Amino acid sequence: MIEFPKDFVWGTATAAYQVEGAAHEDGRGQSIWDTFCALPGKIYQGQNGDVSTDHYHRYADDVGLMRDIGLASYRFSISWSRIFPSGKGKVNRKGVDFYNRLIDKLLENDIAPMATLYHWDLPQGLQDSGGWMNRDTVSRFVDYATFAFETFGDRVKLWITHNEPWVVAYAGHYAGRHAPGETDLSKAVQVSHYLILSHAKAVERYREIVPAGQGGKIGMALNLYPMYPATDSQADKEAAKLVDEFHNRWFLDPVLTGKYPEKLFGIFKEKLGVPVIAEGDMECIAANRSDFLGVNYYFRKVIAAADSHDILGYTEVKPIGSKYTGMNWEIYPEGLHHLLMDIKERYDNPHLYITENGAAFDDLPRPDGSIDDRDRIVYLSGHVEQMARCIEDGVNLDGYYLWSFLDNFEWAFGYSKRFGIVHVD
Ligand code: IFM
Repeated sequence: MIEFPKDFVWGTATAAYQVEGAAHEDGRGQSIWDTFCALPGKIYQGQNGDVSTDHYHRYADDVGLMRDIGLASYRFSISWSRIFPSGKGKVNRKGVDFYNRLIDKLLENDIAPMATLYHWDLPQGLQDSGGWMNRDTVSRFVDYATFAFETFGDRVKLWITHNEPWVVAYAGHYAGRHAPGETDLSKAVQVSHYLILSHAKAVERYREIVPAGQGGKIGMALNLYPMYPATDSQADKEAAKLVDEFHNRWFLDPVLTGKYPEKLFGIFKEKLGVPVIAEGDMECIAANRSDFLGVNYYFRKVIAAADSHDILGYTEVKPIGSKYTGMNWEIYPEGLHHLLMDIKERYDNPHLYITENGAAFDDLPRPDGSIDDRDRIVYLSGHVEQMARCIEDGVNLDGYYLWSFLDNFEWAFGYSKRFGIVHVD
């Protein structure tokens, strides 16, 4: 039997656009995901988050389910355009009321709220003036964050600024498979700098306005992958190291040490001329180290050198003989130990939460309505075991949020992938 520390936090996670629905109610403004979903061919079967799991209306029942499951914490995201419909200026009170109701309901049930400020749904009004490619969005984000800290900070003690900024930058501005659908690597790199800067400025603001002693903590959630070279060749080892800089260290290094990883920074600067960094940016990033890091772990990456793949020159290899989830992601719990031990050694053992971990499986109900969730149980047990190993090996791991509480809108995959521990009809 594995024992976890008494104060270890067990929770689940969701994000506003993926669960709330009520996309056109109570004054919510349009976000870039509403726009993106309306473009033909972008989302599986043309689906969208207009209704989704209707968390906006059913939040009280949902919290009841969380209580029945025995969760100690719930990680949700705030929809920026529910609070500021055009991204800035006038506040939408009905949007604020929704989050007040949700937070109060959680607390009534002894469930600690963890709030994410940005889980990808930028107000369309800000996108119309350049979105994350426009430096002004950094200031608008800090205004929005300030409002959220002042309004909800008396009850929310765990804050995440950005969820998976790598995905925002690269899936949204280079691969084009996420909103806003851009396909320009230079833009993606510049966006990544603005996301990191906006995180640091929000952390700075949080510490200015939240009285010391209130006990609140703030961090960022990164999608991280332990890297493995496909073979022992020097070329594969170097490729894996560079891809580690690209996926992991590009965010980890500035957020935890105040500097970009040198090799990749040199390549981007030489070949693309980005990121453009204004005077004072790196000082601000260095001065505002997070209280904790959120780690979203799903799978490892196995990397081989290749001539073909853009300026980084690599390809990803799918290990044969491994098991895969419904997303075709390799099931590799040991990678979690590898990843967290690396973070412990490299960054002076920061406090960590697993802010996402989980798997999609086609777990459809049997005729009697029950679900055989064996695949998910095996997946989760494997990762829980690795967490215990990490704690034994001295990692400062404070909690775990399973992705996801409910089956929900899985971005470009629409509703075709089920991550929930609660099945949604
Ligand atoms: O659904 C997403 C979530 O929004 C961000 N992290 C990965 C999850 C599964 O793809």
